[in-house]
Parts: sequence; C-alpha cells; structure tokens
Amino acid sequence: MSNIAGRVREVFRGDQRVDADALIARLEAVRRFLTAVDGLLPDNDLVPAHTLVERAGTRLALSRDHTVVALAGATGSGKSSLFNALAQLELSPVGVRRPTTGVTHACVWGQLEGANHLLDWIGVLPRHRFVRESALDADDETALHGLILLDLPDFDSVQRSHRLEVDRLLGLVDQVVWVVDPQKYADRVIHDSYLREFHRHRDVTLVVLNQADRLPPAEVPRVLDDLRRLLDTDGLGGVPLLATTAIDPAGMVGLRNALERTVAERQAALRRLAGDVDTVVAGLDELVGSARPAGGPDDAAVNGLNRALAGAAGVPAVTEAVERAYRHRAGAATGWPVVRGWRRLRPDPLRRLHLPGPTTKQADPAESLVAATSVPDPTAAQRSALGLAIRAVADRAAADLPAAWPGAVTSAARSRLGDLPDALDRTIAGTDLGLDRRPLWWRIVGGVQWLVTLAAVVGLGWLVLGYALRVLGLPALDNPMVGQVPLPTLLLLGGLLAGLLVAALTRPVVRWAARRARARAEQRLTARVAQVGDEYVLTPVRIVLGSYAQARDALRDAARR
Ligand SMILES: Nc1nc2c(ncn2[C@@H]2O[C@H](COP(=O)(O)OP(=O)(O)O)[C@@H](O)[C@H]2O)c(=O)[nH]1
Ligand SMILES: [Mg+2]
Repeated sequence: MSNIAGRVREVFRGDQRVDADALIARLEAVRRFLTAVDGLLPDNDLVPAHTLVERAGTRLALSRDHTVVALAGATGSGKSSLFNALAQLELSPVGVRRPTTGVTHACVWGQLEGANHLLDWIGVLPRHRFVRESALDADDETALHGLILLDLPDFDSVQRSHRLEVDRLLGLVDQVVWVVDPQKYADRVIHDSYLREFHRHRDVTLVVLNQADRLPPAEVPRVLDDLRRLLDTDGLGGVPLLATTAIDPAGMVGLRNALERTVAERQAALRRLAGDVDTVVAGLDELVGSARPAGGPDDAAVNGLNRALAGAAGVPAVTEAVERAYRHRAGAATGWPVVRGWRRLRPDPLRRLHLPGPTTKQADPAESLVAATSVPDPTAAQRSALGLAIRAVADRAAADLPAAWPGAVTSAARSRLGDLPDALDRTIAGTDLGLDRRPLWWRIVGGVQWLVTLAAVVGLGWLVLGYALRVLGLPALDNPMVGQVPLPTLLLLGGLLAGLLVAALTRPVVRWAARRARARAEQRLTARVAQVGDEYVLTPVRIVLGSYAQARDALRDAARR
C-alpha cells in the first residue's frame, strides 16, 4: 500500500517547466541503471524501465510541436460529445449507437503531415484521423494548432480489448483529460484503477465534470468540491478541475482555454515523460534502496576463503613434501659419502607429487593447462568447507544490500567455482617452492665429506700396500708416526670418524633448515592461492558490488528533477 498522505504532501508542479536536456539526462541515467543491473536483477522488475527508455526515446524523436491529448472516461460520460464539440465536427460516434466503438479517433489541429508519424506510433489508423483545418475558420483555431485530440474507448467497457487499448494509449499520450459525469464521478473504478495510478502525472492531468447542465446550477460547486476532495485522496491535489457542458458551446470555454494553454506551452510531452521517470524511479527504489555498499568482501571472510582454498588445493600436503624433500636432498648432498649412494635410490618426495624437482625446470605452459600435479584431490570435507567459505564471502559482502542483490552476489561468488580446481592445481604447479638452488653450505659440507673420505681411502690404501709388501717379503714402507699412531691408520680411522661426526652434526641443521624451507614454501603457496581466490571469487563479487554502486548512483541521478 502506498502512502496516500505522503503523496498528497508532494508539491503540485503544474506550472513548473521541464527542461528537455534535464529530462534527457534523467532518461540517460535510467539507461545507465539498466546497463548496471543487466543480468543481475530479475528481468520482470525492469520491464517498466525498459519500456520508459524505449518510449521516451521515440516520443522525443517524434514531433515536439504536437501535443497529444486524450479524452478518457467511463461509458456515457461524454468523451465523444466533447471531442465532437471541440472539433466542431461529427467525427466520433456519440453514444446513442451503443455498444460504443472500441476505435480511437484523432483530430489534428493544423497540418496533418507533421502529426502522422506521431499517430502511426500511437497506433491510430489513418482512416480515423481528421484534420481541424478549413478555410472558413482557420483563424479561430490557430490557438489550438499543434493539438492532437484523441477520443479513447471507454475504460469500463465490457470488452477487454477496449480496456487494453485504453491502457496502452494512456501510456503514450502527452496529457489526459479525465471526463466524469455527475452520476458516476465518485465511481471506485476510475479512482482506484486510474486516477490514483496517475498521481505522478499530476502535471499532465486535467479533470472535467461533464454534463454540468444536468445539475441544478446551485449544485455544481458542491459536486465540484466533492470531486476535488476525492482527487486529493487520489494524490491528485491541485490538478485543474473544470465543469463542462458538451451540448453548449458556452460550457466548453474553460476546457478550450485549458487546451490552448497546453498547446502553447509545448510542455505536456516533457512533463508526461518526467512523470514516467518519477514512476519508474519510485518502482525501482525498493530494488536498490539507499544502502551504502561495502567496498568489498570483509577481511575475516577473505581469510576464511584463503584457508579453505589452501586446504582444497592441497597446500598442507605440498608443504609437508617440501620439508621431506629438503631433508632428502640435503641428506644426499651432505651425508656420509659411504651411505649417500643408497639415499639417492629413494624417490624424491616432491617428484612423487609431480612438482618441479631439482632438475626439472618450470612446467611448460602448454603442459600446465592440463592437471599438472598429483597433489591429492580435495576431500568432500575440504570441498564443502570451500563452498561454505565462498558463501560466507558473498553473505558478508551483500549484508547491507537490498533483498534483490544478495542472490546476485552469491551467484557471482560461485560463478567460476567449476574452474577453481584446475586453476589451483596450475598455481601449485607453477609456484617456485624455493628448492631449486642447492645452498652453498650443502656444497661446503659435501666437499668436507669427500675430503675426509678421501683421507680414509688414502690411509686404507697405504695400509693395504704396506701389508702386501710384507706378505711378499719386500722391504717394508717406512710409516711416519703422528704421536703414537702411524699416519695411515690415523688417516683411515680419523677420516671415517670425521665423516660420521660431520654427518651427525649436520643432521639437526638440516632438520631446522627443512622446517624453514617448508614455512617459506607455505608462505609462497598461500599467497599464490589467495591470488586465485581473488581472481575467481572476489573479483566477480567486487564487480557486482560495483554494479550496485553504479545502479544506485544512476537511480539517484534519475530521481533528480
Ligand atoms: N445533457 C448533456 N448530455 C450529454 C453531455 N455530454 C454527453 N451527453 C450525452 O451523453 C450520452 C453519452 O455521450 P458520449 O459522448 O457518447 O459519451 P462517451 O461514451 O463518453 O463517448 C449521449 O447521449 C450524449 O448526447 C452534456 O454535456 N450534457
Ligand atoms: Mg464515445
């Protein structure tokens, strides 16, 4: 229910001029609104705005020197009689021949040519168009030049097609003269179904109480007062209200003067469209409201999304593999050379996930289009956590928006859900996990291991050679002594012990460095996964929020008179 008191408070602007450029700017704003909400709001809600933009564009392109005025009213109120009396011709059949015709007649004052396009658009057939221009009375009628008067079918006709035709025409004409008679002026139908609906078109509404001659002269002011009161309740306070008598030229003077003013002002078409914009904007207000949209999804929801994405992308599995791969590779580079060999036989944990190993370079971009890694697929729990996180992002972003929008925001957030798994996999495959370079300290420790092992081998060789010489009875080697220990023995035992010692000392350092490598990889992966979330979830949401802001601004511009 609309607020009648509120409507009555609106100011009557009958004399206010509508600037054509300002009107065009408002229509442009409605067009901007439609562009902004295209595909986001239900099409049904946008029909009036689309109709307005289309209609207004056509009306403004057609003759602005003509003013289309319709006589509308109930059966027998005297529309056709008024039409004939104004045209001073017997054009439109008067209701003695009931049932009345459903055909709209038009009378053009002045040149028919200029008016023809307008009448084509309005849909009055050429054979129902007449020209009020004759050599005899041309001068009397100049004040009405530019008037196109329409005699509409009865809006209360029993024929549905007549009623539809009336509704269609009421949407196109520049001004409406509502004709009522002393018997039926208070009928609910005209007030509830028509006059009330036109409260935003007060500037182009005129009401006549016809058949005033049927009332005792003293009664006329009382009936007019009563009708005025009804019009106030309809939200039509201040509209011109006249008494007419179609059968007496003297009873037509007021209406004629009013029409002459309308024609002279050349404002009716603009005022009508301005009223249409008001109506459309009021209808859209609820869809857009005045909520200030959030700048974007809030941080807590985004963090939740990133966590869920990381889970679904298998980041924990990859970082775990990074730590193990670090230990594996560091062990292979710095371990005791005697056992290093069999370490290499074990598979590298990262390569088992088909992630770049130490020798494979960055994946070929063409290859990366297919699922690139063997990171385990997300579990059902991870998938549903991701769904909930996306939902939370949308809910938080749309929290302040009017009811029509949260659905659009949620659809946007989920719009690329299907592409997410591949995108996440490609991202994981393309992330530099920081294991490509072999740290310098691995090489130094590795070198030391080789040196001590070499020493042990030399010592062993030396001892074996001395033993062989002794067995063959050849002169023995002169073993140099270091303190009490012969040098070859020192080399052998010292080398072996030093190798074991270095390996033992290195192990905790490798563990610590592996944890660091894991943390670094986790940071990089999380950042890259967050980028994917931004591109696939947050950006679509931001686009809808941006559209909302544009729609809201456009509607505010369109509302500005
Ligand atoms: N006394 C009187 N009769 C009128 C007046 N206007 C129309 N009529 C009569 O009312 C009847 C219906 O008029 P008509 O113009 O056909 O009404 P429409 O159905 O609104 O087109 C006809 O018989 C007219 O002669 C008027 O101002 N005074
Ligand atoms: Mg009629």
